Amino acid sequence: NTAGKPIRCRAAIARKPGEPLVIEEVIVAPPNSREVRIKIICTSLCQSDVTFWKLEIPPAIFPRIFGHEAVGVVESVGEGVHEVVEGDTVIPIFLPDCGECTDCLSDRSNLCTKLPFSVSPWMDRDETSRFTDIKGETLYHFLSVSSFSEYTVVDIAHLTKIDPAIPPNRACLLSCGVSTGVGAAWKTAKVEAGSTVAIFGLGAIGLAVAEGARLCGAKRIIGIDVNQDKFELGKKFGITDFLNSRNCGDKSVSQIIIEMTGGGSDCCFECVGLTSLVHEAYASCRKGWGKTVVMGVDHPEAMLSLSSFEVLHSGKSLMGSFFGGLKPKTDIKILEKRYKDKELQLDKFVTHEVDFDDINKAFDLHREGKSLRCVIWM
Ligand code: CXF
Ligand code: ZN
Repeated sequence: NTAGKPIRCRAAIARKPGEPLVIEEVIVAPPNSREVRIKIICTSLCQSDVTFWKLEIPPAIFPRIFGHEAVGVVESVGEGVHEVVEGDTVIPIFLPDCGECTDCLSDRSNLCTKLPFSVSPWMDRDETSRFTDIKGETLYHFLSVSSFSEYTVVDIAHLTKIDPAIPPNRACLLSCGVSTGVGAAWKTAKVEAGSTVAIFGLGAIGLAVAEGARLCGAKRIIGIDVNQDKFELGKKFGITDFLNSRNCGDKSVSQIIIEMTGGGSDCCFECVGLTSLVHEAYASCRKGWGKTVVMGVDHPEAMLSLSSFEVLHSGKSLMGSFFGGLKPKTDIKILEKRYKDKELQLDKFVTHEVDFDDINKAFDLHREGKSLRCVIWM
């Protein structure tokens, strides 16, 4: 029985920005109050891991254990944890859900006030780390999860129980990217049956938005990308129409979408992280009721610029969607059920699977643009 004792196990450590991860022995301290130590079963690589692994300027901090999309089993619980017990299967979620603050108690928000989201290198409640290397040096956490380790400690506000019968290489997808995209269509935009949707950028998030729009009964799902190969791929995710933004001649993407749809798309999603594309998406949605959802992040200084007359006169909405507007403790269970009912399709997102020892292959595949989700088995 390991409860209450430090655990020595293997973790993939990022020692320097952009350099291959190194698998080393680490010491994982027991969970403090309201924390849970979990044994990771599998994890998958998400764009945000890569973004922060490459980052050389603050808030970059090293050595760090990345990884935040995962599924695991509870090894032991800290004081005051009544929600899960040893042996439960759980998925960690970077977004906290304390269950007590005004926002967590409201079904209109997923932005916890008690443990506000930040890209902190520490545990949420006491700003310390549970990881050290064998020399005793502190290793930093990432997004309150740090799943590139055989064991990790996660605050109970970041854990959701899941049915252990769901294959782990599917369950882990519900932890971040796929849920984010599906949620943006379902919870943020509330895509209506029969409607038209335009998705700017067909990476994993854009394709997950397509999956969500398909589940909502969208009639037309227009994918926009610079890579023509994304059309064939997109068809598997319900993309009905494709627009290559490099082949628009002297027209803008929005002009073409307005022509294609007879006045604009009901909902537009920006899934790249370019302000220029947010402008194009906003221009592509229908006056009167169109919604544009911002999902990508541009560099921190990048500003949007919209004419106040247009905003006033168009009646369009511009919305942000963090974790797809999903409430971790309630909505993930609904997605889980839709997967079990064979409505939500997760299989098609898993393009690669590797052993933990080959974790750097997941980064290579991501760089080569070859993978949607690469599952890493511990
Ligand atoms: C991200 C969203 C942008 C900030 C870091 C976390 N979510 C998950 O990958
Ligand atoms: Zn993520």
